[in-house]
Amino acid sequence: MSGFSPGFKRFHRSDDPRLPPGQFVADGFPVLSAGPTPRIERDTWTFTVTDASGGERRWTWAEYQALAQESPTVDIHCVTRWSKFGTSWRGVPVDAFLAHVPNGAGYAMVESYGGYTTNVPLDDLANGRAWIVHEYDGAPLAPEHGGPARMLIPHLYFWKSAKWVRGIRLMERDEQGFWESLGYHDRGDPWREQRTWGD
Ligand SMILES: Nc1nc2c(c(=O)[nH]1)N[C@H]1C(S)=C(S)[C@@H](COP(=O)(O)O)O[C@H]1N2
Ligand SMILES: [Mo]
Repeated sequence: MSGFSPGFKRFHRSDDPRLPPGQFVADGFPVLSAGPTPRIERDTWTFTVTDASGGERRWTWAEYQALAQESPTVDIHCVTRWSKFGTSWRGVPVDAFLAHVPNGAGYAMVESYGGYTTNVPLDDLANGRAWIVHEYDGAPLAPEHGGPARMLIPHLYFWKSAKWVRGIRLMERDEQGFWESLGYHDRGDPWREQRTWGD
């Protein structure tokens, strides 16, 4: 992917079974952003779920903080071939938001402040496998890593984990997000090496 931010770290080979095919282990925590880092204040941040018929449900920062929090520790895998084991986060499972909207839609567009988008099958956002997170490694999420809050979908390539997340739009039919329209895979399962169209 083009447009890396500075801070890209070295990575090395490993035969660790946690490493998906074609990946390397990163030293440190690389920053990958396709554009500038938007600055969003917590007191103006909102998270909106739009259902397939256009109905909206919105959470303020305070309402989001009041939801039941989890602390997932997970491995993450970037399609540019770095992986990082055992990253620890704190946030709210996406299921907690989806519980308030009518179901039936099969797909979702995850939308960010700054305009980034990425499409994800709804099944991958639900079932306790995705979170809206606001802490990394015990501290508030840094702006360059998506603070105040980002999506975390560790079982898919990390471009699906939209930084500076502002909402989810449910869709009856799949549409492509930013990288997907430029040739990256619709689903992005790192264990199947679903990197680009046709993988
Ligand atoms: N809004 C937004 N989210 C984004 C991106 C981006 O450019 N903009 N890059 C994606 C990519 S390609 C990766 S690998 C991860 C990088 O997250 P990090 O910078 O915290 O390592 O964020 C993903 N989420
Ligand atoms: Mo990435």
